Amino acid sequence: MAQRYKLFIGGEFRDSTTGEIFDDINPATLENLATIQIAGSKDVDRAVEAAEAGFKVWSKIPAPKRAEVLFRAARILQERKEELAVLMTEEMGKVLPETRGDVQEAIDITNYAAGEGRQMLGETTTSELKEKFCMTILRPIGVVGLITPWNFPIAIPAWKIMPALITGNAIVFKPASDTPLLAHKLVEVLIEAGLSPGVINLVTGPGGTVGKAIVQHPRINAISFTGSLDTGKWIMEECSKTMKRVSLELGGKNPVIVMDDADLELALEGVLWGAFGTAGQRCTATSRLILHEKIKDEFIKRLLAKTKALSVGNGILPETDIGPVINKAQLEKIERYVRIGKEEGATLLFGGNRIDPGLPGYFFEPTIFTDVKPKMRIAQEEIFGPVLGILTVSNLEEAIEVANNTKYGLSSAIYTGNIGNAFRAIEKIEAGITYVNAPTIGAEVHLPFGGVKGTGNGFREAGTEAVKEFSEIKAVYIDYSGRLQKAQIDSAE
Ligand code: UN1
Repeated sequence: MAQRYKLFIGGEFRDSTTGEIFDDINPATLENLATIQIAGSKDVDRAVEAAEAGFKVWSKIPAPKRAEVLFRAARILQERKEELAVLMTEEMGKVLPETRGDVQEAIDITNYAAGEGRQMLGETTTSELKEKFCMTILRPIGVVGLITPWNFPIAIPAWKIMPALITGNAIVFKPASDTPLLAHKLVEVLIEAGLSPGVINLVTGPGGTVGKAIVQHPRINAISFTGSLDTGKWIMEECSKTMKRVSLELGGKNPVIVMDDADLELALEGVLWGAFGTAGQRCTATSRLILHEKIKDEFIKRLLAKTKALSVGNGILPETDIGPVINKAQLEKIERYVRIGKEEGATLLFGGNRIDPGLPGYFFEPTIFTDVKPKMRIAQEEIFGPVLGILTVSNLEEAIEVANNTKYGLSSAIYTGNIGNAFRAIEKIEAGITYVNAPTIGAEVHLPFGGVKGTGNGFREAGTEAVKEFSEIKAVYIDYSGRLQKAQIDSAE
């Protein structure tokens, strides 16, 4: 029988008040990996209370000491890397080298955030008045609600949890219902690393109830969410009612431009990896390929040959290039978009169907559309599957215009041998990330991650921005003149 997992509140594993459960399914084999409890709003209340208590203790611990817990957590993650990667492939389907990468990304951000324990820099600056000292300091926000997606079951939670912890906050964490097991494992690691009770609380269950209770909770001070644009809009609206800080990482419709002066073999490898890695289920996945007309035919010919050679199957097997997609709804959504693409008049060059590698799970062929026009829905809407649309352009200016013709702006890439083209693209592509001669996926944790337009609300995660996402900034004025000095009124001659 599948193991039953409880909620984790106030340092204890607890049964939910609803008594309801859901199954955690392997998307390749449809085997039930675990039974997970569904939290109710009472459980969210308890989690917030526990977090408030945890916050009182944790926020008073000096940041370099908090960092020791994180460094220990990074070491434990490192020791358990293989076990966690295998479990992740079973839980969400992506191939083993990628799940190892996911755990590695969690280790990296954990170490990075721990290092911040001895930084967390504020500023000191001048004053317009004599004998007055001015500086800024960072303060924790309080109780933060973290709501995470299934495509990076440990890396994205770690992107949020570790910076939130190092800055002294306490957490109510709701992972995606497709990947609750890896969330449990991450919490386990933090407990083993010595995190005080109540500092992290795990509540599992649907976004529509548990996520909603977190977002609407009057005593949660901030929300950090990664997921869809529609949910992000709703969260932002809700957060305005309680004046919560909210940081959003939403979708992408990420373009790769391949110019006529590019190294085509390099670009091919990058496009394949960006479009079909993780079965296209990354916010950063390459979903639009913008080809210069001069190399178009040759590039498509080579891309087709390489795509045909990709093997779809169980991500646990070394010969597999593409694992299953996450669930039935996602599979059906991808099928729907293939139908839409055909109806809109794009040409289906390859794929477009479910595939049966001898397992009952949710497998879909790598799929390529050519003759895609910028206005088509398959060029505008996020599909989140192994579907690539090819558009053709006659120069860089047009390529950039096409690249920017979407409501999203997360990742982007250009392949070119011309430094001028590269810099023009860096300057003009509307995105939070631009790669030159590299694919749209593969962001590193010490750089800010996030996007413009519909991709977010101006926040960035990870990197130098991670601390800011989870801190309040306070301006401090220390007047040691011993007299009342009036800014803007007394002159400081
Ligand atoms: C995501 O899909 O939301 O850059 C995150 C990348 C990974 C993170 C992706 N490091 O593709």
